[in-house]
Amino acid sequence: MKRHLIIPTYNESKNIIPLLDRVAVLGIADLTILVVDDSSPDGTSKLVRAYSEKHPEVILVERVGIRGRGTAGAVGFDIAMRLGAGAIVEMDSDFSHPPEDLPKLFAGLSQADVVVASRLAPGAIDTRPFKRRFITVLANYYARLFLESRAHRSRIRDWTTGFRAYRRAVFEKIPPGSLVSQGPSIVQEVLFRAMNAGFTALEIPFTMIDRAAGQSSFNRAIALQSLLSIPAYRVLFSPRATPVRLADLRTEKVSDNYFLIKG
Ligand SMILES: Nc1nc2c(ncn2[C@@H]2O[C@H](COP(=O)(O)OP(=O)(O)O)[C@@H](O)[C@H]2O)c(=O)[nH]1
Ligand SMILES: [Mg+2]
Repeated sequence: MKRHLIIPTYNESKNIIPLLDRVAVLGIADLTILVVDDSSPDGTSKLVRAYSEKHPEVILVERVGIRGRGTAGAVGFDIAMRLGAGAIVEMDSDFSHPPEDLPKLFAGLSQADVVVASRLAPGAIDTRPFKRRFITVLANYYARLFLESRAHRSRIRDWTTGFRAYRRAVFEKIPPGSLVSQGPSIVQEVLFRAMNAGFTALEIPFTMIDRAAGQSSFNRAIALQSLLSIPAYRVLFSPRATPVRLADLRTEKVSDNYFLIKG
């Protein structure tokens, strides 16, 4: 089965190559890695492009004139699906999601359609500063209030984690081009829509580490956008809502390991 790993990057020049090296030593069978970079001013995409020339399993998806963690994820899912992925994992590029947990996430797909690596399940450890941990707890309380329903008793504790695995079937039912999120709240959108579509989820604890180098993109505007989008998902994607129109992702395949997307 083809396995695809999606890593969105923005100004991750200090982290991305060491991360790719750490994934490589794991020796995961049939793995393709899609790095989705939004023309980071620090030259992340140049580094990844050079790396991909020596490592054919690494693909750079470079976006010009478009930014956002949400749409970057959607493009990653879309290309992974076109390349025939059977299993898709997404993870952050700042080492907060330990690559050594990847085999566990892929393996979890034998039990459920979605595997959520959780900071809030029993056994999980979160080493980030108190403020960020507090925001995560509050955000999850809020997300569950709006998005969890009796129809899908998922009982997932961590709705906001970006460390996830999905079976192909999830994106066959929820086409990546129909994802509407611009920012990090895409993870809540995908989970909510997957639960409403009847997919099963499994939560496994992991140890979340504070980013290794560089700066977080998280800010008040992103927090506000996430806050407002949660009730909107409930309205847009309730089981009875009409499906959303597919977006045109305008992907150009330049070579086997370079995709270019212009805004
Ligand atoms: N392509 C892309 N990736 C992004 C963007 N914003 C954040 N990321 C990536 O998404 C992941 C999570 O972002 P991060 O800044 O660590 O946010 P935090 O974990 O909430 O503090 C990291 O791998 C970032 O490089 C963006 O606008 N575009
Ligand atoms: Mg981070």
